[in-house]
Amino acid sequence: MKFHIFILLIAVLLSIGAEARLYSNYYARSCPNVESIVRDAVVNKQLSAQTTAAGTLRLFFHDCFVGGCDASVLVSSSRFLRAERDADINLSLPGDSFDAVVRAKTNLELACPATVSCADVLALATRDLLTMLGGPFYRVRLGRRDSLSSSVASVADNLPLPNMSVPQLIKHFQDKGFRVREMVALTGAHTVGFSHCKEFASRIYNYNNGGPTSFDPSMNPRLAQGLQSACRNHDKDPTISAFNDIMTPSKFDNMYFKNLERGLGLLASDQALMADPRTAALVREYAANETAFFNDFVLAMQKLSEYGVKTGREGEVRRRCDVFNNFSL
Ligand code: HEM
Ligand SMILES: *[C@@H]1O[C@H](CO)[C@@H](O)[C@H](O)[C@H]1NC(C)=O
Ligand SMILES: *[C@@H]1O[C@H](CO)[C@@H](O)[C@H](O)[C@H]1NC(C)=O
Ligand SMILES: CC(=O)N[C@H]1CO[C@H](CO)[C@@H](O)[C@@H]1O
Repeated sequence: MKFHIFILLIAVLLSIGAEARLYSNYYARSCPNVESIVRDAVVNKQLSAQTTAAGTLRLFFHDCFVGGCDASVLVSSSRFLRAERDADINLSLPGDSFDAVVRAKTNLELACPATVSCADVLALATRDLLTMLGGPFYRVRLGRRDSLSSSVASVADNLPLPNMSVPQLIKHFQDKGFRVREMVALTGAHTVGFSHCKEFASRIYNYNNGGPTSFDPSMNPRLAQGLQSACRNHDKDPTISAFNDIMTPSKFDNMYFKNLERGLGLLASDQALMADPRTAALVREYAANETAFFNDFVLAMQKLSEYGVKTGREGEVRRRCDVFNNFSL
């Protein structure tokens, strides 16, 4: 009996080991300068286009949550395929982030052709850009393969929406193996970047059918009035947007959590974290202690970075990040 349990344990351990074959030194022989090549390319991109970093972080989150971190989000639609990046929710995934990855990949193809996957490039680029904004450094293990498919249909069910309640958000993350603490830490990513007015319009106009200027009472009134004014033409111009963190919009810090304590969250899903005791306790902890936030964020990002990764024959190393290798026009 004991022997059988022992065998079972070995089998379980082996299958876990076989699933995540990522290593820090995966390209040590085949592309030893991979990390500095990616860093140089994305640092230059960020210096010339400052929205790159936040955009890339969001792109990476979407890539990972929709079928694993496999660069499926980078594939372009064609006559034959409506790819992930054309989902409605992807409307705003910015071109500068795609461009950052393409630049890094182009330099890698010159230094070590057909070796480094686009999924690894995106994981490294995200880490490097985060640190440029003041975020914590962390190690990224490598060896991801790029997906062999990308589908617009797979996006809707996999991404959390700003109108989800906290129990719905918790379930969404839990279904993918992320605990409440990890979810709240990851959501701290909204300390950078911006959101388009349509994503929070229902909080600032005609809230609960209370009249054109009625707004969500959990939002600070001065913020609500400022947003009502800033977004007044968003129906005509859907590109109008607001900073996720109005206090320090382009610094990766714990200001997002301090904002939530004062009703300064932008999305309904942000401010809702204060309304549930399970998440509010974590918001307060991170607002009071940036070290605690950074420590938890690093662990959660490393876990996100390895979510659903493909190795070996489950994928390929794409030569161009936007096209499958076997795709011919
Ligand atoms: C809790 C669930 C989440 C919801 C409902 C959510 C929703 C959104 C929405 C609606 C936007 C605005 C998009 C736009 O208008 O362009 C946004 C932006 C953003 N999200 Fe999230 N998000 C969530 C979690 C996350 C996580 C876990 C990360 C990363 C680890 C992340 C990173 C970002 C970033 C960096 C931006 C700014 C993008 C930019 O400036 O281009 N989000 N999010
Ligand atoms: C959120 O809004 C979308 C439309 O954008 C709607 O289809 C969905 O049912 C809403 N979800 C919740 C939880 O209210
Ligand atoms: C902040 O969090 C860190 C990491 O969890 C912990 O070691 C430290 O004691 C905390 N600081 C305070 C003032 O609570
Ligand atoms: C449904 C929808 O709005 N899709 C848009 C997604 O984003 C691309 C641009 O990357 C648009 O061309 C699509 O119309």
